[in-house]
Amino acid sequence: MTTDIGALARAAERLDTAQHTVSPVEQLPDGLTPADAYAIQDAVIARRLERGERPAGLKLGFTSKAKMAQMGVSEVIVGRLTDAMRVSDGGDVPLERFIHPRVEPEVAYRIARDVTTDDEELPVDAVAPALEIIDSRYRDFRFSLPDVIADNASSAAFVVGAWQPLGVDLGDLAVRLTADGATVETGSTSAILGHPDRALPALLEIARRQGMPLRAGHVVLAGGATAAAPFPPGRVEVHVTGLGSASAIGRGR
Ligand code: 0L1
Ligand code: MG
Repeated sequence: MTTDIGALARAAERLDTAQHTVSPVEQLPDGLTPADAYAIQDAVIARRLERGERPAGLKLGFTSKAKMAQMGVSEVIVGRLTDAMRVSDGGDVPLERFIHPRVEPEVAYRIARDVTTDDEELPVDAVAPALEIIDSRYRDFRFSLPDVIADNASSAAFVVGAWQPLGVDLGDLAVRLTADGATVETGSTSAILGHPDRALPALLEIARRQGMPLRAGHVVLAGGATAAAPFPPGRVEVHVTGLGSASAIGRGR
């Protein structure tokens, strides 16, 4: 791990400023380890919490083989969600708040109670269709694995549809992403690590290693079921067969 704490703090400040001034930045210097990158992510989130945001959950990234291959990485990563990132189902997404927003159709789980070090599994009590809006703070959406971890796994916003009780087998449900009613992407929940339920132990392992708390009611985004698509103005909707749908309206731009 890099011992230059000042360099990590400066990287966090650069990424945080890029996010709230909506201005892309260059990639971080070479040589950062994943541990360095999570330390930068911690500092980015600490700055957001100091401004009054509250933790709302965690997201898993790079959960599909296609996405790993596309980005040249071979491991899943975790990012933090805050209440400021949450968009209500059917709500507005002001596109001018993002540099180059993309949207992914996802599945969300709800954490049933505060997670403790004794938990061997994540306690979840509901599932829902979800949209994740990602927005790399790096110019042209280009980054290395440490870059994207430091940038909070490109987390920008999320929408959760109506919670459903557990019991539906999420292993292979058809997923469709539409923009103003036209199909943009199709896929299956099986693209998420073979089965979205596999996101839960993967996430617990990283969350525990990195000391990321999970509380009752927090949201876990399991990962994209298709490639990410540019977020256009207008209504974007995810439809998951047997689970329901969730939508948001892109405003501006
Ligand atoms: O949620 C995701 O799978 C995205 C992780 C970060 C990589 C990206 O920005 O595409
Ligand atoms: Mg995602």
